[in-house]
Amino acid sequence: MINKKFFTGCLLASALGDALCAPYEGGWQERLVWRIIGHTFFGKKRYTDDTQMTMDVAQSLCTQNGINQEHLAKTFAAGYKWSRGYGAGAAKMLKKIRRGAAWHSVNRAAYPDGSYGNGAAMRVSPVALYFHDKPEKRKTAVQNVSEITHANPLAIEGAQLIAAATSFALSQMNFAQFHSSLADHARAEPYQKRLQTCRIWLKAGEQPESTTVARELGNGIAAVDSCVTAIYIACRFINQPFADMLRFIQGCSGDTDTIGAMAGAIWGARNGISRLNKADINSLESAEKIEQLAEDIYDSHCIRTARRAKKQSSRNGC
Ligand code: F2R
Ligand code: MG
Ligand code: MG
Repeated sequence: MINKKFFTGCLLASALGDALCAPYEGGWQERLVWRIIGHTFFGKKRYTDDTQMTMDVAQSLCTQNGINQEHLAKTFAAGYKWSRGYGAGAAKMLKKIRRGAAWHSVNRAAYPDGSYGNGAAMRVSPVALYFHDKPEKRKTAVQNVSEITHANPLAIEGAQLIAAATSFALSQMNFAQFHSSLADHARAEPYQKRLQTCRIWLKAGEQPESTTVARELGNGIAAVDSCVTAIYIACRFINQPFADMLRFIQGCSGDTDTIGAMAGAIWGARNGISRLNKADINSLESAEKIEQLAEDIYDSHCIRTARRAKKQSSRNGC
Protein backbone atom coordinates (compact mmCIF):
# COMPACT_ATOMS: atom_id res chain seq x y z
CA MET A 1 0.00 0.00 0.00
CA ILE A 2 1.37 3.45 -0.95
CA ASN A 3 1.97 5.75 2.02
CA LYS A 4 -0.15 8.86 2.64
CA LYS A 5 2.97 11.07 2.73
CA PHE A 6 3.32 10.76 -1.07
CA PHE A 7 -0.25 11.99 -1.64
CA THR A 8 0.25 15.01 0.63
CA GLY A 9 3.72 15.55 -0.88
CA CYS A 10 2.23 15.64 -4.37
CA LEU A 11 -0.45 18.27 -3.76
CA LEU A 12 1.68 20.43 -1.45
CA ALA A 13 4.72 20.40 -3.76
CA SER A 14 2.45 21.33 -6.66
CA ALA A 15 0.94 24.25 -4.72
CA LEU A 16 4.41 25.37 -3.60
CA GLY A 17 5.74 25.13 -7.16
CA ASP A 18 2.86 27.37 -8.22
CA ALA A 19 3.10 29.92 -5.39
CA LEU A 20 6.91 30.15 -5.27
CA CYS A 21 7.35 30.40 -9.06
CA ALA A 22 4.36 32.73 -9.67
CA PRO A 23 6.46 35.89 -9.00
CA TYR A 24 8.58 34.91 -12.04
CA GLU A 25 5.69 34.24 -14.48
CA GLY A 26 5.29 36.20 -17.73
CA GLY A 27 6.71 39.62 -18.51
CA TRP A 28 7.31 42.69 -16.31
CA GLN A 29 3.61 43.62 -16.15
CA GLU A 30 2.51 40.22 -14.76
CA ARG A 31 5.42 40.27 -12.29
CA LEU A 32 4.50 43.74 -11.12
CA VAL A 33 0.86 42.75 -10.58
CA TRP A 34 1.97 39.69 -8.59
CA ARG A 35 4.20 41.84 -6.39
CA ILE A 36 1.08 43.73 -5.41
CA ILE A 37 -1.39 40.83 -5.00
CA GLY A 38 0.97 37.89 -4.32
CA HIS A 39 0.44 37.80 -0.53
CA THR A 40 -2.65 37.34 1.64
CA PHE A 41 -3.67 39.85 4.29
CA PHE A 42 -1.86 37.62 6.83
CA GLY A 43 1.38 37.56 4.82
CA LYS A 44 1.03 34.04 3.35
CA LYS A 45 2.15 33.36 -0.21
CA ARG A 46 -0.86 33.21 -2.51
CA TYR A 47 -1.35 30.43 -5.03
CA THR A 48 -2.76 31.02 -8.51
CA ASP A 49 -5.42 29.41 -10.73
CA ASP A 50 -3.26 26.26 -11.01
CA THR A 51 -3.74 25.37 -7.35
CA GLN A 52 -7.29 26.68 -7.12
CA MET A 53 -8.39 24.38 -9.96
CA THR A 54 -6.37 21.46 -8.52
CA MET A 55 -8.20 21.92 -5.20
CA ASP A 56 -11.52 22.10 -7.09
CA VAL A 57 -10.76 18.77 -8.78
CA ALA A 58 -9.72 17.14 -5.49
CA GLN A 59 -12.80 18.38 -3.66
CA SER A 60 -15.22 17.34 -6.40
CA LEU A 61 -13.56 13.93 -6.81
CA CYS A 62 -13.89 13.13 -3.11
CA THR A 63 -17.44 14.38 -2.60
CA GLN A 64 -18.72 12.75 -5.80
CA ASN A 65 -16.63 9.56 -5.48
CA GLY A 66 -15.30 10.06 -9.01
CA ILE A 67 -15.66 12.54 -11.84
CA ASN A 68 -19.05 14.19 -12.17
CA GLN A 69 -18.56 16.77 -14.94
CA GLU A 70 -21.59 18.91 -14.05
CA HIS A 71 -20.51 19.12 -10.41
CA LEU A 72 -16.90 19.81 -11.34
CA ALA A 73 -17.82 22.54 -13.84
CA LYS A 74 -19.86 24.31 -11.15
CA THR A 75 -17.02 23.87 -8.65
CA PHE A 76 -14.55 25.44 -11.13
CA ALA A 77 -16.96 28.33 -11.72
CA ALA A 78 -17.53 28.90 -7.98
CA GLY A 79 -13.75 28.92 -7.37
CA TYR A 80 -13.03 31.48 -10.10
CA LYS A 81 -11.51 34.77 -8.93
CA TRP A 82 -9.87 37.35 -11.20
CA SER A 83 -6.94 37.76 -8.82
CA ARG A 84 -5.78 34.13 -9.27
CA GLY A 85 -4.60 34.96 -12.80
CA TYR A 86 -6.74 32.64 -14.95
CA GLY A 87 -6.18 32.36 -18.70
CA ALA A 88 -8.43 34.71 -20.69
CA GLY A 89 -10.41 31.92 -22.39
CA ALA A 90 -10.85 29.94 -19.18
CA ALA A 91 -12.11 33.06 -17.37
CA LYS A 92 -14.68 33.70 -20.10
CA MET A 93 -16.02 30.12 -19.95
CA LEU A 94 -16.15 29.96 -16.15
CA LYS A 95 -18.11 33.22 -15.94
CA LYS A 96 -20.66 31.80 -18.42
CA ILE A 97 -20.99 28.60 -16.36
CA ARG A 98 -21.47 30.70 -13.25
CA ARG A 99 -24.34 32.47 -15.00
CA GLY A 100 -25.98 29.08 -15.61
CA ALA A 101 -24.60 27.85 -18.96
CA ALA A 102 -23.88 24.13 -19.38
CA TRP A 103 -20.14 23.42 -19.64
CA HIS A 104 -20.51 21.55 -22.97
CA SER A 105 -22.22 24.56 -24.56
CA VAL A 106 -19.34 26.93 -23.68
CA ASN A 107 -16.15 24.86 -23.89
CA ARG A 108 -15.56 26.20 -27.41
CA ALA A 109 -16.88 29.70 -26.67
CA ALA A 110 -13.44 31.34 -26.61
CA TYR A 111 -11.78 29.20 -29.34
CA PRO A 112 -13.76 27.15 -31.92
CA ASP A 113 -11.01 24.48 -31.90
CA GLY A 114 -11.03 24.41 -28.09
CA SER A 115 -8.32 25.81 -25.82
CA TYR A 116 -4.82 24.38 -26.27
CA GLY A 117 -3.64 26.10 -23.07
CA ASN A 118 -1.99 24.19 -20.21
CA GLY A 119 -4.96 24.82 -17.90
CA ALA A 120 -6.10 21.18 -18.11
CA ALA A 121 -2.64 19.74 -17.40
CA MET A 122 -1.95 22.07 -14.45
CA ARG A 123 -4.92 20.74 -12.41
CA VAL A 124 -4.72 17.01 -13.07
CA SER A 125 -2.64 15.73 -10.14
CA PRO A 126 -5.62 14.71 -7.92
CA VAL A 127 -6.83 12.45 -10.76
CA ALA A 128 -3.36 10.90 -11.00
CA LEU A 129 -3.44 10.14 -7.25
CA TYR A 130 -7.03 8.92 -7.16
CA PHE A 131 -6.61 6.52 -10.11
CA HIS A 132 -2.89 5.79 -9.77
CA ASP A 133 -3.47 2.03 -9.84
CA LYS A 134 -6.17 2.08 -12.55
CA PRO A 135 -4.57 3.43 -15.78
CA GLU A 136 -7.65 3.06 -18.00
CA LYS A 137 -9.91 4.78 -15.46
CA ARG A 138 -7.26 7.48 -15.08
CA LYS A 139 -7.25 8.17 -18.82
CA THR A 140 -11.04 8.48 -18.98
CA ALA A 141 -11.08 10.70 -15.89
CA VAL A 142 -8.34 12.98 -17.31
CA GLN A 143 -10.33 13.32 -20.55
CA ASN A 144 -13.48 14.20 -18.58
CA VAL A 145 -11.76 16.69 -16.26
CA SER A 146 -9.97 18.38 -19.18
CA GLU A 147 -12.74 18.80 -21.74
CA ILE A 148 -14.86 20.93 -19.41
CA THR A 149 -12.70 23.92 -20.35
CA HIS A 150 -10.10 22.46 -22.79
CA ALA A 151 -11.65 20.72 -25.79
CA ASN A 152 -8.49 20.87 -27.92
CA PRO A 153 -6.75 17.45 -28.25
CA LEU A 154 -3.33 18.99 -27.59
CA ALA A 155 -4.47 20.31 -24.18
CA ILE A 156 -5.95 16.91 -23.30
CA GLU A 157 -2.81 15.04 -24.40
CA GLY A 158 -0.67 17.31 -22.22
CA ALA A 159 -2.96 16.55 -19.27
CA GLN A 160 -2.66 12.81 -19.98
CA LEU A 161 1.14 13.09 -19.95
CA ILE A 162 1.28 14.99 -16.66
CA ALA A 163 -1.22 12.61 -15.02
CA ALA A 164 0.68 9.55 -16.21
CA ALA A 165 4.03 10.99 -15.07
CA THR A 166 2.56 11.79 -11.62
CA SER A 167 1.09 8.28 -11.25
CA PHE A 168 4.37 6.68 -12.36
CA ALA A 169 6.31 8.81 -9.86
CA LEU A 170 3.93 7.76 -7.07
CA SER A 171 4.47 4.10 -7.92
CA GLN A 172 8.28 4.64 -7.74
CA MET A 173 8.71 3.37 -11.32
CA ASN A 174 12.30 3.19 -12.57
CA PHE A 175 13.70 5.62 -15.14
CA ALA A 176 13.61 3.34 -18.23
CA GLN A 177 10.07 2.11 -17.55
CA PHE A 178 8.91 5.66 -16.76
CA HIS A 179 10.03 6.99 -20.13
CA SER A 180 8.89 4.11 -22.29
CA SER A 181 5.45 4.17 -20.60
CA LEU A 182 5.22 7.94 -21.07
CA ALA A 183 6.10 7.66 -24.76
CA ASP A 184 2.98 5.46 -25.17
CA HIS A 185 0.86 8.46 -24.12
CA ALA A 186 2.32 10.81 -26.75
CA ARG A 187 0.52 10.83 -30.09
CA ALA A 188 1.08 14.37 -31.38
CA GLU A 189 4.42 15.09 -33.04
CA PRO A 190 5.50 18.01 -30.80
CA TYR A 191 5.08 15.85 -27.70
CA GLN A 192 6.91 12.89 -29.24
CA LYS A 193 9.79 15.11 -30.36
CA ARG A 194 10.17 16.86 -27.02
CA LEU A 195 9.95 13.65 -25.00
CA GLN A 196 12.70 12.26 -27.20
CA THR A 197 14.93 15.28 -26.42
CA CYS A 198 14.12 14.91 -22.73
CA ARG A 199 15.06 11.21 -22.75
CA ILE A 200 18.34 11.84 -24.61
CA TRP A 201 19.39 14.57 -22.15
CA LEU A 202 18.55 12.46 -19.09
CA LYS A 203 20.15 9.28 -20.41
CA ALA A 204 23.38 11.09 -21.34
CA GLY A 205 23.42 12.92 -18.00
CA GLU A 206 23.52 16.26 -19.82
CA GLN A 207 22.77 19.34 -17.71
CA PRO A 208 21.48 21.99 -20.14
CA GLU A 209 21.02 25.56 -18.82
CA SER A 210 17.48 26.73 -18.03
CA THR A 211 17.51 29.00 -21.10
CA THR A 212 18.35 26.00 -23.33
CA VAL A 213 15.56 23.94 -21.74
CA ALA A 214 13.10 26.80 -22.30
CA ARG A 215 14.22 27.12 -25.94
CA GLU A 216 14.18 23.39 -26.79
CA LEU A 217 11.21 22.15 -24.72
CA GLY A 218 9.24 25.40 -24.35
CA ASN A 219 8.19 27.68 -21.48
CA GLY A 220 4.86 28.99 -22.80
CA ILE A 221 1.21 28.89 -21.86
CA ALA A 222 0.31 26.28 -24.53
CA ALA A 223 0.29 22.69 -23.23
CA VAL A 224 2.82 21.59 -25.87
CA ASP A 225 5.18 24.34 -24.68
CA SER A 226 5.18 23.44 -20.98
CA CYS A 227 4.15 19.85 -20.17
CA VAL A 228 7.30 18.06 -21.34
CA THR A 229 9.40 20.87 -19.84
CA ALA A 230 7.84 20.12 -16.43
CA ILE A 231 8.37 16.37 -16.85
CA TYR A 232 12.01 16.85 -17.85
CA ILE A 233 12.75 19.17 -14.91
CA ALA A 234 11.01 16.86 -12.40
CA CYS A 235 13.06 13.88 -13.65
CA ARG A 236 16.33 15.80 -13.61
CA PHE A 237 15.79 17.04 -10.04
CA ILE A 238 14.01 13.97 -8.66
CA ASN A 239 16.86 13.17 -6.23
CA GLN A 240 17.81 16.78 -5.52
CA PRO A 241 16.39 19.36 -3.12
CA PHE A 242 13.00 20.81 -4.06
CA ALA A 243 14.41 24.35 -3.72
CA ASP A 244 17.04 23.62 -6.41
CA MET A 245 14.31 22.49 -8.80
CA LEU A 246 12.26 25.63 -8.20
CA ARG A 247 15.29 27.86 -8.76
CA PHE A 248 15.85 26.17 -12.11
CA ILE A 249 12.18 26.69 -13.09
CA GLN A 250 12.36 30.35 -12.11
CA GLY A 251 15.34 30.66 -14.45
CA CYS A 252 13.30 29.24 -17.35
CA SER A 253 11.00 32.33 -17.31
CA GLY A 254 7.66 32.27 -19.17
CA ASP A 255 4.93 30.18 -17.57
CA THR A 256 6.91 29.47 -14.40
CA ASP A 257 3.98 28.98 -12.00
CA THR A 258 2.46 26.26 -14.16
CA ILE A 259 5.75 24.51 -14.89
CA GLY A 260 6.36 24.72 -11.11
CA ALA A 261 2.92 23.25 -10.30
CA MET A 262 3.27 20.34 -12.76
CA ALA A 263 6.90 19.50 -11.95
CA GLY A 264 6.08 19.92 -8.24
CA ALA A 265 3.29 17.33 -8.44
CA ILE A 266 5.63 14.76 -10.01
CA TRP A 267 8.52 15.52 -7.62
CA GLY A 268 6.22 15.46 -4.56
CA ALA A 269 4.52 12.19 -5.55
CA ARG A 270 7.93 10.55 -5.67
CA ASN A 271 9.56 12.19 -2.63
CA GLY A 272 6.67 12.78 -0.23
CA ILE A 273 5.92 15.57 2.23
CA SER A 274 8.89 14.76 4.48
CA ARG A 275 11.34 16.10 1.85
CA LEU A 276 9.57 19.47 1.69
CA ASN A 277 10.73 22.37 3.83
CA LYS A 278 8.35 22.96 6.77
CA ALA A 279 8.93 26.73 6.64
CA ASP A 280 7.85 26.74 2.97
CA ILE A 281 4.68 24.83 3.83
CA ASN A 282 3.93 27.24 6.69
CA SER A 283 4.37 30.21 4.37
CA LEU A 284 1.75 28.91 1.91
CA GLU A 285 -1.86 30.07 1.85
CA SER A 286 -4.33 27.30 2.83
CA ALA A 287 -1.59 24.67 3.25
CA GLU A 288 -3.67 22.75 5.82
CA LYS A 289 -6.65 22.61 3.48
CA ILE A 290 -4.45 21.33 0.62
CA GLU A 291 -2.95 18.67 2.88
CA GLN A 292 -6.45 17.64 4.02
CA LEU A 293 -7.64 17.27 0.41
CA ALA A 294 -4.68 14.99 -0.33
CA GLU A 295 -5.50 12.93 2.77
CA ASP A 296 -9.13 12.66 1.62
CA ILE A 297 -7.96 11.26 -1.73
CA TYR A 298 -5.73 8.80 0.11
CA ASP A 299 -8.55 7.71 2.46
CA SER A 300 -10.88 7.23 -0.47
CA HIS A 301 -8.20 5.08 -2.18
CA CYS A 302 -7.90 2.92 1.00
CA ILE A 303 -11.68 2.48 1.26
CA ARG A 304 -11.94 1.39 -2.39
CA THR A 305 -9.00 -1.01 -2.02
CA ALA A 306 -10.54 -2.57 1.11
CA ARG A 307 -13.92 -2.88 -0.64
CA ARG A 308 -12.31 -4.62 -3.63
CA ALA A 309 -10.45 -7.03 -1.33
CA LYS A 310 -13.69 -7.84 0.54
CA LYS A 311 -15.54 -8.48 -2.73
CA GLN A 312 -12.71 -10.69 -3.93
CA SER A 313 -12.62 -12.74 -0.73
CA SER A 314 -16.40 -13.23 -0.73
CA ARG A 315 -16.09 -14.37 -4.39
CA ASN A 316 -13.46 -16.85 -3.24
CA GLY A 317 -15.84 -17.99 -0.53
CA CYS A 318 -13.67 -16.76 2.37
N1 F2R B 1 -3.04 33.45 -17.42
C1 F2R B 1 -1.97 33.18 -16.89
N2 F2R B 1 -0.94 34.07 -16.91
C2 F2R B 1 -1.01 35.40 -17.44
C3 F2R B 1 -0.47 35.45 -18.85
C4 F2R B 1 1.02 35.12 -18.93
C5 F2R B 1 1.73 35.63 -20.22
N3 F2R B 1 1.19 36.85 -20.69
C6 F2R B 1 1.69 34.58 -21.31
O1 F2R B 1 0.77 34.65 -22.19
O2 F2R B 1 2.58 33.69 -21.31
N4 F2R B 1 -1.73 32.04 -16.23
C7 F2R B 1 -2.67 30.98 -16.13
O3 F2R B 1 -3.13 30.64 -17.45
C8 F2R B 1 -2.53 29.39 -17.88
C9 F2R B 1 -3.62 28.38 -18.05
O4 F2R B 1 -4.47 28.90 -19.00
P1 F2R B 1 -5.72 28.10 -19.54
O5 F2R B 1 -6.56 27.68 -18.40
O6 F2R B 1 -5.27 27.07 -20.45
O7 F2R B 1 -6.47 29.30 -20.25
P2 F2R B 1 -6.90 29.55 -21.76
O8 F2R B 1 -7.41 30.93 -21.81
O9 F2R B 1 -7.81 28.48 -22.19
O10 F2R B 1 -5.56 29.42 -22.62
C10 F2R B 1 -4.44 30.21 -22.32
C11 F2R B 1 -4.04 31.10 -23.52
O11 F2R B 1 -3.60 30.30 -24.60
C12 F2R B 1 -4.00 30.87 -25.85
N5 F2R B 1 -4.89 29.91 -26.53
C13 F2R B 1 -5.37 28.75 -26.03
N6 F2R B 1 -6.08 28.08 -26.93
C14 F2R B 1 -6.07 28.82 -28.06
C15 F2R B 1 -6.64 28.64 -29.37
N7 F2R B 1 -7.34 27.54 -29.69
N8 F2R B 1 -6.39 29.60 -30.31
C16 F2R B 1 -5.66 30.71 -29.99
N9 F2R B 1 -5.09 30.93 -28.76
C17 F2R B 1 -5.30 30.00 -27.80
C18 F2R B 1 -4.71 32.18 -25.49
O12 F2R B 1 -3.76 33.22 -25.52
C19 F2R B 1 -5.19 31.93 -24.07
O13 F2R B 1 -5.39 33.09 -23.31
C20 F2R B 1 -1.55 29.00 -16.82
O14 F2R B 1 -0.30 29.51 -17.16
C21 F2R B 1 -2.08 29.69 -15.59
O15 F2R B 1 -1.05 29.92 -14.67
MG1 MG C 1 -1.37 30.29 -12.66
MG1 MG D 1 0.89 29.78 -15.46
